[in-house]
Amino acid sequence: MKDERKTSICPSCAVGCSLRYDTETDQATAPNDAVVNCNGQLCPEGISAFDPLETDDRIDRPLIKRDGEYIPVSWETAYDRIESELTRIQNRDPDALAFLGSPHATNEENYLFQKLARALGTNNIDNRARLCHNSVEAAMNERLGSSAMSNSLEDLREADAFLVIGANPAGRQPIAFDSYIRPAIENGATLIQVDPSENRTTQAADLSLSPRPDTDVFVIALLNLYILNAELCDEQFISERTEGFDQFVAAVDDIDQEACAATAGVNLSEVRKIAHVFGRAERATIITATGIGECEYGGTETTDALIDLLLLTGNFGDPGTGMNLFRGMNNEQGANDMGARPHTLPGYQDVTNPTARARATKQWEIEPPATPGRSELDLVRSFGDSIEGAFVFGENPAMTKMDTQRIAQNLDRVFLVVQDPFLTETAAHADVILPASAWSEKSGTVTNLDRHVQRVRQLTIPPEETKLDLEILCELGARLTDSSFAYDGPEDVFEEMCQVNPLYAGMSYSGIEHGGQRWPFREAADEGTQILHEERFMNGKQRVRFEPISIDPSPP
Ligand SMILES: Nc1nc2c(c(=O)[nH]1)N[C@H]1C(S)=C(S)[C@@H](COP(=O)(O)OP(=O)(O)OC[C@H]3O[C@@H](n4cnc5c(=O)[nH]c(N)nc54)[C@H](O)[C@@H]3O)O[C@H]1N2
Ligand SMILES: Nc1nc2c(c(=O)[nH]1)N[C@H]1C(S)=C(S)[C@@H](COP(=O)(O)OP(=O)(O)OC[C@H]3O[C@@H](n4cnc5c(=O)[nH]c(N)nc54)[C@H](O)[C@@H]3O)O[C@H]1N2
Ligand code: SF4
Ligand SMILES: [Mo]
Repeated sequence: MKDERKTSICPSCAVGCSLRYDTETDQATAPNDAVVNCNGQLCPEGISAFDPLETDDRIDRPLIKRDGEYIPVSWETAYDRIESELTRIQNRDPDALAFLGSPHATNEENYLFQKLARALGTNNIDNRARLCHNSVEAAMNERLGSSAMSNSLEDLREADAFLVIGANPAGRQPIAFDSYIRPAIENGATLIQVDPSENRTTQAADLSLSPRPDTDVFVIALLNLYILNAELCDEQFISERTEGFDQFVAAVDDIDQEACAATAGVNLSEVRKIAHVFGRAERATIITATGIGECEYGGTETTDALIDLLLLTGNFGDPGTGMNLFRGMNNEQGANDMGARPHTLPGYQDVTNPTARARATKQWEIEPPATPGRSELDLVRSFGDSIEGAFVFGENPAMTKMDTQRIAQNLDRVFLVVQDPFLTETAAHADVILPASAWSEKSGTVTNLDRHVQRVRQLTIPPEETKLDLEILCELGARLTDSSFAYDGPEDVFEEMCQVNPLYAGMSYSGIEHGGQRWPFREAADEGTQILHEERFMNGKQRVRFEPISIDPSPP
């Protein structure tokens, strides 16, 4: 039974298209009042969003491992086991616990999950989403104060030039591409693609460059050099919004052009042409994704060089500009916004920040720990050593990490709770498996890749013995912590979250009943802020320092 009257949000990617069930096709379709997919379309992934629910792989009751076998138990028994084991570990050392949150779950669920971890006394909470874009996020956070898309999708229509590097938006975020980027190209904007391989976006590109993988930093250094040489930089922006220009110029002047080109395997005249197109564009923007970001170990040089390219050409804070990281999973942005991260409370407030801590303490009646926790990768690697208990909520590290064999072994070395609708490779290592809800069974909110918060509504009935994620987290919070986890549904959780998270302050379910609201929310702006870094960067500073590059283009 699917409710065809209500609208929800597609669970398949971070674009956040609205959908509803269509009785005629027995599939999903776009509702008339869709906001992001205002073209009235869904991509094939969206149309088939209900299909995964039709499998027999659904876990339909709690399971406990005994003598290597999984036996079905009551919820009460499952909760008792979790309570006794996690409390035992917590009493010894809260930092021996690890919490892996979910970019697939709602904002309300992620908020409660991090509250659970922190009320138990640890900041060892992270989410898989950070790994997809690890190095891009790190550099954007460090220099700009935010890794969120600096401009909204709608606003990207204003761009005159797009530099798409390490991303395939036409294939991976197709509705965003077709609704906002393609129209700009049809209107005369230029799409430049830098990617070692061809993908669907290549078909729409005016200029393409195929460097060897992991050599982008040399290409961007050359772009910066040619922009400087052709005097295409934005002097006013550089003087008003940046620092360290002279050292930057000296470093760029020093690069060995031939060696950079040889290492990257590119032709200098093609790079020069791209530099001139990007530099001459009135409004130019960068779109990136996992191609330069999904590096669990790598440095931030490539992203730093891209930020410098935008600073040099004055492309921050205006329509059609900015550094736009296209995120992957449906609530990747929201999981991060909610503080499912080891070093930030909801709203990217540092766990050490006294004002932020006081704000959280007021709502939680318990003080969050002040020492930053450890990253997901670090935690997973420490399973069985310093980490004795882990709670995996809606992710599948046994399958989706780089070093899957070692991670699978480590999962057996901790007391492991897995909360997932399906019997995943990770669940196969769990001590307790909690049968959770799927996207269409719940209500709440999600935040898409351009910071747009929208309502998720229940469209289907969950299987009988399963429970909603929110309900499970509330029960565990009440049993395990001294903080209050008594909520009258997701709206109640959202209201509390808005008190703790300044970026969401002022938002409400009634405000997003139709359409949505974008953070940082300003009531005066009605729907929130379209463009970040306008007067000041998100770290509160007026200026960003150039990062003088030090690269060694050793021959390949
Ligand atoms: N249909 C569908 N859509 C999805 C998903 C899905 O599973 N199915 N998954 C979602 C998720 S979770 C994510 S994270 C996103 C991923 O979104 P994208 O990151 O846009 O997806 P990819 O197709 O992997 O594109 C990455 C591109 O980076 C290029 N690349 C690799 N190495 C380098 C390099 O060193 N330099 C440069 N310049 N480029 C490089 C690759 O050739 C590839 O074209 O997609 C989301 N959308
Ligand atoms: N082999 C392989 N590895 C990969 C990738 C790949 O394509 N192949 N892609 C990479 C990328 S870009 C990403 S983003 C990651 C994804 O990595 P993961 O997030 O670990 O994997 P997923 O399979 O997307 O989803 C994890 C689990 O979330 C559960 N889930 C979904 N919705 C809900 C919900 O509402 N509640 C609960 N409790 N659980 C839910 C799903 O059932 C699934 O078991 O993998 C990365 N690694
Ligand atoms: S673009 Fe993404 S959100 Fe939109 S329908 Fe496709 S998978 Fe769903
Ligand atoms: Mo991803």
